[in-house]
This record gives sequence, C-alpha cells and structure tokens, in this order.
Amino acid sequence: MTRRFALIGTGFFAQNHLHAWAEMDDVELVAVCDIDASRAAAAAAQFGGRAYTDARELFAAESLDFVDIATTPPTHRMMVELAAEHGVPPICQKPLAWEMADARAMVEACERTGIPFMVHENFRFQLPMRRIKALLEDGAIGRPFFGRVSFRTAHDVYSAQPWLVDSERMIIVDVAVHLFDLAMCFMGEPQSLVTEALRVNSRIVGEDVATVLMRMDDATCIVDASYETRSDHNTYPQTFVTLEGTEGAITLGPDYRLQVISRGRVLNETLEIPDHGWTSVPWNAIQDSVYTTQRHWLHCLDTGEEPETSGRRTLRLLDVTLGAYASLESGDRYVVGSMS
Ligand code: NAD
Ligand code: 89V
Repeated sequence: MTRRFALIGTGFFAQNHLHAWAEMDDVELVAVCDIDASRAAAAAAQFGGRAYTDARELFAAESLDFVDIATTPPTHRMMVELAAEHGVPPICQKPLAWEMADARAMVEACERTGIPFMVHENFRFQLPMRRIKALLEDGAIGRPFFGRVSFRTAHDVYSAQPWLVDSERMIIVDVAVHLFDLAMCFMGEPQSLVTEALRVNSRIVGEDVATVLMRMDDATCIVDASYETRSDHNTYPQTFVTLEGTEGAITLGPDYRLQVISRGRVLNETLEIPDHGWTSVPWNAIQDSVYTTQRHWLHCLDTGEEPETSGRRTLRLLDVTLGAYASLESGDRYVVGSMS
C-alpha cells in the first residue's frame, strides 16, 4: 500500500524529513505547505506534490493518509487539531507544545477522532541509542542505578534556527526534551527532579545552559545541556551517555565511541552510522534517526501498534520537561506527574 501524505512547515529541519520520505517507496508526497510561499514552492519543486501556503486549504483539497507537521511549537496545536478534524493521523515535531494544556488538547482531539498520533521524538531512534537500549534489555550492565545524558556544544545553533534567539524557554524545551526522553527510555520514569539553569549568551532571551537531576525509584540520572561549551573539536549534534549498573557500565562518548563493561569484560567499538546518500557529517546520526522515526510511524500505521513516542506517552515527557521549568522557577524539587 502506498500512503498519501502532506508535509507542513518546509523550513530548516523539514529538509531531513523530506529526504527521508523520498527514500521510501511506500509513501507518496501529495502536498507541501508553508506560509512562506517560496519555501513551499522550493520543496514541491524538489520533492513533488502541490504547494500550499494555507494548511486549511490543503486539508480541504487533499485526500491524505497522514500528515507530517514540521512547523515550530506555536502552530503544533492548530495543525494537529486541523488534522484531527479531517480524520488525518498526524506525526508532529518536538517539542509537542510549550504548555501542557495545548499538548493535552492535541492528544484528546486525536483520541476523540480515533486516529493514531506520534511525536517526532527522534533521539531515541538514533542508532547508538537503539544499541544502548538493546544492551540494557539484555541485562548487560544489570540494574542501572546512575545515568547521565549530555548534550554540550558551542555550535552556533542560532544561524540555522534564528527563532531560538527570542524563545523565552530555550535549551530545556529545545534539546533537554530529547535527553529526558532518552533518560526515560533507558531508566524509566522519574519521580521528581531539580533544575539549575543559566543564560550565558546575553544575545538570547531564554536559558542556554541547564542541569537537571532526576530521581527514579532506585536510580538517579543527570540531564545536562549547553550551547556555550567549548571543546577540542566540534561534536555537535552528538549526545553523550553514561550508564552505571550493578554488573557494568555503558559509555557513549564523542564520535560514537561506545564502551561496554559487562561482568568484567570490556568492549570498545566505534559505531558506524548508515549513509543514506543525502545524509552527511555532522548531522548523519540525527538524519538517519529521522528515517528510522518515520519508518516507525509507518510500521505503527500498518500494525495499529501505539508509537513509542505517541502523543499520549509524550504527555509524561512534557510533564518532566515543563516540570524542569517549574523547579527552576520555584527553586524546589518538582514532583513528576503534577501536570499530566
Ligand atoms: P523553521 O522555522 O526553520 O521551519 C518552520 C517552518 O514552518 C518555516 O518555514 C515557517 O515558515 C513554517 N510555518 C510557520 N507557521 C506556519 C503555518 N501556520 N503554516 C505553514 N507553515 C508554517 O524551524 P525548524 O528549526 O525547522 O524547527 C521546526 C520544528 O522542528 C521545531 O519544533 C523544532 O524544535 C524541531 N526540530 C527538531 C529537530 C530534531 O532533531 N528532532 C531538529 C531541529 C528542529
Ligand atoms: O532538536 C533540535 O531542535 C535541535 C537539535 C538537534 C540541536 O537538538 O536544536
């Protein structure tokens, strides 16, 4: 079966979505939409489909099996509700929303219509992260009791994503959201968390350095992110992971170097990221994960399985993410679940 779909928001990151969809022979791009007519036209010229500047017109005119939403957070709710109104299953970029009420409304709109809904939370679909998850499931390090998930760079993220400059809430919703998802994927849901954050770059509005300490049942995990960290070479946009367990430890370091210590045995490996032709360093692991994320969505549409990062499941992730700000603002520990 070939699924007909549309992509809304043809900006910076959507180019990866478009390339990944173009690789698949079981989907057909029938329309693209962007309020910037030249961007919509450029995407249609390169990847096919009719170009729209108004999502309402697109939904009214096209018959779709799903829609891919790659706009920035302020329009996610409007787009997902529009999709639900037309009975079209949406996959929507992260962060799902900046407010819990918006995320809840999106999930409820899709559930009322009875359509699947996935969030494009792709970091857990990166090849190194799939490998780590498999190792944990195999019991390679026993019971994890400590974790650290880290994204630190001095890469100028603002040139490709200028909208981050004015975002009142910045690195926690932009990148720590991915790290929380990884922490929860590896170690389960936290019960509480405490946050410290700073703005180092005075040119921007929000926080660009953040450290969050999460407390799980019988483990702790640090999530830390920075857009102002100088190092000996640029590792953007790589995520580093440390997991310590009762039987060993896993470390994912710079340049996809993985070390697994399991019951006294030490394995060192540099992971090979698949090349898709359109992917390139330094974005290759993330670009590959876009492909894998989108395949997961199609798999779920085929089988009726709930996506790993369904809208409903993402409410918990958002509770943790927005809870990090609640802790920051109050100076207190945030009890997870207070919002979701
Ligand atoms: P962007 O501004 O480059 O692209 C967004 C596009 O949406 C723009 O072209 C804009 O004109 C268009 N748009 C805005 N409102 C619209 C509307 N009402 N109708 C149609 N089009 C509209 O932003 P970006 O940096 O590509 O970020 C997009 C999303 O992707 C964000 O949510 C961001 O957090 C996410 N993102 C995810 C990853 C990842 O690894 N998962 C990486 C980068 C960005
Ligand atoms: O996910 C994002 O929006 C990006 C990055 C890949 C750096 O995390 O900002």
